[in-house]
Amino acid sequence: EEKVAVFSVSGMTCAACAGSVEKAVKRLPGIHDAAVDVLWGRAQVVFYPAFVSENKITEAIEDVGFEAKLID
Ligand code: 9UX
Repeated sequence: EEKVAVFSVSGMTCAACAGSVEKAVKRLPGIHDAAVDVLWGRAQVVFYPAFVSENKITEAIEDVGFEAKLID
């Protein structure tokens, strides 16, 4: 079963930032889709909880240099 999570992502200042966040999330196993909005500082991720967790997604975003917080 898919799950949807929204993260606030701070530190993204350009479209390439959003691209690197999106790529980092999509590299994880169990990700169905990821959409990053640089203007709103949000990342919406559709994922399979059997394979990946909100914490893993948060870590992947932070590993590429941004601060992420699960908001929804
Ligand atoms: Mo360009 Mo966004 O270096 O950090 S990717 S501003």
